[in-house]
Amino acid sequence: MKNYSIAKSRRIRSSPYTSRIERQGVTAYTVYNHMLLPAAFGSIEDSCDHLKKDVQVWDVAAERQVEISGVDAAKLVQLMTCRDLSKSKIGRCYYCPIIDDDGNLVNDPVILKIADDKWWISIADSDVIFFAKGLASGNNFRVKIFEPNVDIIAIQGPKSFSLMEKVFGKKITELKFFGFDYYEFKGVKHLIARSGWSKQGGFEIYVENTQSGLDLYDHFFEIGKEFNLKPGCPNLIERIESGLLSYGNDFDNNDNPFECGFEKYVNLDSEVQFLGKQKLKEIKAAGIKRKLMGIYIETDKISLTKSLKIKDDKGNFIGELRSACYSPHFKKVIGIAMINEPYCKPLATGVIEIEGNSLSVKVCDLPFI
Ligand code: THG
Repeated sequence: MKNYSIAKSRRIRSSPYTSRIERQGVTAYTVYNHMLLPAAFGSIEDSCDHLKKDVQVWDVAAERQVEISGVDAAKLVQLMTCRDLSKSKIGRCYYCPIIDDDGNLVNDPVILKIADDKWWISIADSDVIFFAKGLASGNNFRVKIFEPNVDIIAIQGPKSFSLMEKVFGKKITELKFFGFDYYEFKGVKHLIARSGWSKQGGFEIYVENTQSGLDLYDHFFEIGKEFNLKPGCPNLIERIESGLLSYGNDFDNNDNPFECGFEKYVNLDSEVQFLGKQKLKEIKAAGIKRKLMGIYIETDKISLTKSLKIKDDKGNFIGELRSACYSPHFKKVIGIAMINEPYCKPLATGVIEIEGNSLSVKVCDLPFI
């Protein structure tokens, strides 16, 4: 059957950790922000179990930073997101939808306030840097915008706290969710946040000093045995069960934040100005006609390469499946789907055709767990 690989080149960037994860047995990559992002180390079912029990180190350097600094930095960052950042604090991370003029989504980054005039936008898979540069230029903002040399390693799983304590000391365990601070490893300071793309707990190390990051990576595996540390990566099963959304998969620039369940990050009542604000007010007033929902499918195998149509029992289109996996926990396929009114509510049912078989679909709320 299939026998090919991704042709490597400068355009598909590797990370400082690529040679290490290849020695450690990475078996699949995806491309994210024009960079290799590991997608599997063998069975994703086994990795999901391990992530829920122990601890993993992930090369998530593909979560690139857009650094915005200068006197108008805060103004530009606020212009890009519908989340009110007027009361934001240095040392905190904010999950922020980035919105365009039409009120549609451009990205869903984590934004770090490093200083009043210095921000990192930790982006999902779209070219936010050009959007930022266009806005800065059009508004004559005095800012510097570039992609700094930052490569994140994530430490995820319930034993991440013990592993991190062993390396950085007791005070790292006092870091609050979505807070960040600076911690030393062998004389080098690293920005570390309590965050990460799993719901199993953990940290993200924003490595600027590449050599120290590589030493740290190796150090984790030297001392990690007692925590059953393994290499890992964002896990398709865990993230779908947890309802962690993926830009480009579950939603894209044709969807608005209300359709994607982001209403708690949409602040339309404050004074702050951002792109698409009027549009979002109109969309909210009119009410949405579809919504991202969970679905269960009565089958035990799926591999999506594009969205699949979901129909009602008369064959009318009612939505599309955008991500899916077999969940060992539910013992069936679960997925994230954009479902039309009036089917976008728990217990609604539908039908999906997969490889010639008509399978029944049941709608549920997100997250699954
Ligand atoms: N970490 C960092 N950068 C990232 C990601 C990350 N960039 C790309 C991608 N992931 C962005 N998408 C998300 C999606 C969800 C979350 C973080 C980034 C997330 N959500 C929490 C939740 O849903 O429970 C908390 C959000 C909140 O309420 O503040 O963590 O993973 N650096």
